[in-house]
Amino acid sequence: MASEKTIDKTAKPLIDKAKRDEVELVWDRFEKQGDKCNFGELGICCKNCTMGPCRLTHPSLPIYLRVGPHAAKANKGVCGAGYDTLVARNLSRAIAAGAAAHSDHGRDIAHTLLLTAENKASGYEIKDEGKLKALAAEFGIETTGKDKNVIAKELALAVLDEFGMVKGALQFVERAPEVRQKLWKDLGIIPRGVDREIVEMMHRTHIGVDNDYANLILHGLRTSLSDGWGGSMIATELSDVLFGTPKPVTSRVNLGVLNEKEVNIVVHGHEPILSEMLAEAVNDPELVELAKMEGATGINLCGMCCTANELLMRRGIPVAGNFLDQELAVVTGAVEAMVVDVQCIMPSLGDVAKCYHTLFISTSPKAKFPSAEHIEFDDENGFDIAKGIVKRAILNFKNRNPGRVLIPPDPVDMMAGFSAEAIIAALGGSLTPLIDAIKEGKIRGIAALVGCNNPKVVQDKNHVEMTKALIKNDILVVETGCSAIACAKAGLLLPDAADMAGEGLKSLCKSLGIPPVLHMGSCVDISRILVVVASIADELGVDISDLPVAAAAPEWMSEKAVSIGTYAVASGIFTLLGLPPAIMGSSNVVDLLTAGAEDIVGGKFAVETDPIKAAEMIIEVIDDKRKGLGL
Ligand code: BF8
Repeated sequence: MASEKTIDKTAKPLIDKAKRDEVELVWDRFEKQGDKCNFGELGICCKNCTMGPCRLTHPSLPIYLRVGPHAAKANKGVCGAGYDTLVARNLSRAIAAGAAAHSDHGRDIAHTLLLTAENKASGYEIKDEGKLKALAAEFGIETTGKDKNVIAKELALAVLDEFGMVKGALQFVERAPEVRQKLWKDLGIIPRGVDREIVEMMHRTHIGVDNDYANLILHGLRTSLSDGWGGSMIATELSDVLFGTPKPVTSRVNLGVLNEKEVNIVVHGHEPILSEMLAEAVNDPELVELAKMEGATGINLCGMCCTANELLMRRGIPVAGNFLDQELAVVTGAVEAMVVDVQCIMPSLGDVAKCYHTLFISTSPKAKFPSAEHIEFDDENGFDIAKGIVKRAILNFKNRNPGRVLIPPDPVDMMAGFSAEAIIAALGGSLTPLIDAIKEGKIRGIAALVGCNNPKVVQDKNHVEMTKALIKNDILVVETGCSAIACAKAGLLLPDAADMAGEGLKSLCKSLGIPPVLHMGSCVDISRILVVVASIADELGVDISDLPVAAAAPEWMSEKAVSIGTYAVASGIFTLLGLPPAIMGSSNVVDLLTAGAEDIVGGKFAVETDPIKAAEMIIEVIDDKRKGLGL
């Protein structure tokens, strides 16, 4: 039943349509997996060398896996690694993979900035010169009397240095409160170079290297910090320089943003380098004319997942959906082209596209897919390639079968664009009114809800229920990624949603004309949240871990989410996971992450699958922090 899979009203009829059209969806494949591998779920399977794969016995395994001739009886791998080592190594590799994804994205943006500065990138320009200069100053680059392209080149080279850098600490670490920087230094977890931490993690988790679970996790914290205060922050800041720093915008969301009369192009993935050029290309008068000649009334570009968030935040381009909506967009039968770059793109899109007329176009040399047409994108010819892709989509309009089209009605209105700068502007120029509201108890604190969809959870349900429970209790919610899209679909990203909030939050939102749930961007833009909490901590003269602030990933699924959760904890933030990570096979690792970490870095993880109970846990943490501050 569709209603058991999603609360998205536009997803439901399309899940039913997929069934009629005999299209296999993510939920069907999830069911076909049957029972999950118990060793994998507990984190006690190791494939790091060919003496294995090794798997360990565990009291929580079903009996048939513990008794009998084929049962796992070992409590150590062939090399002698035990539960703690296996679990910590597996988790550490997930952190490294997530940090690598965000950071490689950041590197690509830095590279585009460099080419733009050298006039080698077609279609790109520096849109936020103020931010360029501010960042240059942070990196110690003299800006007086210099042309913006000269500054941009020096900045791009300095930022590219952060990846394999030798100076000992990432530049943006200095944005953290001094007391936090000192803590990281004392613990030996100041991130040095982005690539260095990730490479070192892969080294440490090779057979026969780091077998001390606590030492591994400590480096996991460091690796994740190289993401949050490194790769992700680089991606956000340089994207703002190139494409503009977001300001409040209004737009629409859900699968109903597809248009029956227009050429529909869905852009999906993460890096704005591709999507920004597509956004320019769809306004090209020749292409608009061509679309009309082909019988359409225009070209409709909309986004999916974090690419959607990038386009939404800066241009107000409509959002078709979040992670579990990607196949359903194609099932509408109205998408001429699904254009993708990197991350969170289901390879199944090739199979789904084959059932309709949709062109599934991959663009990144790093991400090719079965059954996709590959049109390689490069920033030196960005605009021309984007125009070529749009033209392919337009010429595909005639292949649409109107009899197979179903576009659900009623897209939902939304407000987004809340960068740190936009929040400060909305508050009248400083964070002081927000801090005063926290001090007065008008709002109890701030919760950051982030992360994915996961077919293990009814789509969007945890995000929406948790958010509603938090705002009702006067907690300002900031969101990114698929979490923000989930709540946008539920109508929570509108100023009127303040009516669902507690009296204090409601009055703050009404006076500022903002929603009680602020959309801060894509997943790399969680770095914006770090900047805001660091500024609040600085203004109050405390550490981030003292603030009435918490984070949650209610429906997480990706390795990127593991890295994000870890850097939030390492930054001193209580972080709630709506699904358990694969660590339950080691009680020592569980204890370290859910209890011991608090004594070390001031933040810790908790797991709660019920969204209402999860919200209650967050409220309790926020109230405790308030007490700690004497509020
Ligand atoms: O980086 S929230 S499903 S789209 S991983 Fe992916 Fe998760 Fe969505 Fe964005 Ni983030």
